[in-house]
Amino acid sequence: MQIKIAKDWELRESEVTSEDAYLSRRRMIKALGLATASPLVFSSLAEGATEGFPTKLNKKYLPPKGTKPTEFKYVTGYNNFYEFSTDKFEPRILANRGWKTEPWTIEIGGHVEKPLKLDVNELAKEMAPEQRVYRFRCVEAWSMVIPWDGFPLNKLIKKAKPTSKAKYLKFTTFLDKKAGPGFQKYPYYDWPYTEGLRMDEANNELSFLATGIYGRALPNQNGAPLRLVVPWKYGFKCIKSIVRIDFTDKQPSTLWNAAAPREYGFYANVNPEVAHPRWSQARERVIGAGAFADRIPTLKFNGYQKEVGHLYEGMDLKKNF
Ligand SMILES: Nc1nc2c(c(=O)[nH]1)N[C@H]1C(S)=C(S)[C@@H](COP(=O)(O)O)O[C@H]1N2
Ligand SMILES: [Mo]
Repeated sequence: MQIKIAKDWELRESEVTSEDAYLSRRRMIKALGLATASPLVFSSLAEGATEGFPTKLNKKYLPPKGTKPTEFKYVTGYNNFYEFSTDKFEPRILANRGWKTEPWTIEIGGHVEKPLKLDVNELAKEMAPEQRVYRFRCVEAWSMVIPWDGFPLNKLIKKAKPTSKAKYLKFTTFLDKKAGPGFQKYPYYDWPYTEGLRMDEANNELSFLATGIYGRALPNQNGAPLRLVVPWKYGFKCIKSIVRIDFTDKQPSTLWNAAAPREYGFYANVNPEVAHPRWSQARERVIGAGAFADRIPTLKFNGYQKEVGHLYEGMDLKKNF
């Protein structure tokens, strides 16, 4: 008899998401008249994701050479979302127990011509989401390749009209103690979750605001309804379920940088040469590749050196990790 011992990164079969969780949002998208009939290249790979979401694959951002997209069940079943749990499998369950991510408003303030309050569905409609496949590298030395749907952050920055004082962006996640058990379970974190980018990083073509995965609405556990994706940085920069964006003149404090500044830098650019104080960053475990698969080498800037290397010229990447 073969006994299969599930490793922590293997998805338990019982935890595969039911279709139901997605239905209401999908219906809404259809009601908005956004759904298209044309099948998406990276929706056919998603288990159960037969219905298209309103995006078209941007061919400039295909799966990087030698990679293939991580299966939908792993992307949406193995998560970091500490507002719900520090366990990798629990966010999928706990973030779908009545937490409402629709309707959702996002506020934009700080150094802008005029503060804005936007409905996320309206915003997504206006921004005409596209699909891009990016590498994703967590600081914990695991990785995925994810087909995101969404729009470039620089499109929203244009709409926000920052003033010349704006040098950084500060992002803030929702804070609702009733919705997320993590707020009370882990009181030592400086909630709400916050993150930040320098203005030129935010305006880089790669910086992306995701509204979906695999052509489907962003599942709650992945940071519905709107989350940041900065593929050349460690995953913790990719803040989920954003409720505020502020343009600031100073480098903003961020949850992880405040919690452990020696371990989680503000820049947090993926760099195989700079070890985390507690582990090497030279290699990474590919989620979904199997328990016995070799770790693959980690690439500088997660493989996006050409797109973003120039942003850090003259900076000591070992210090500004
Ligand atoms: N609000 C919030 N955003 C967050 C986190 C979190 O705990 N809370 N975890 C971060 C970390 S460490 C990672 S690796 C990614 C995980 O995203 P995923 O679950 O969609 O793969 O989200 C990031 N964004
Ligand atoms: Mo992470």
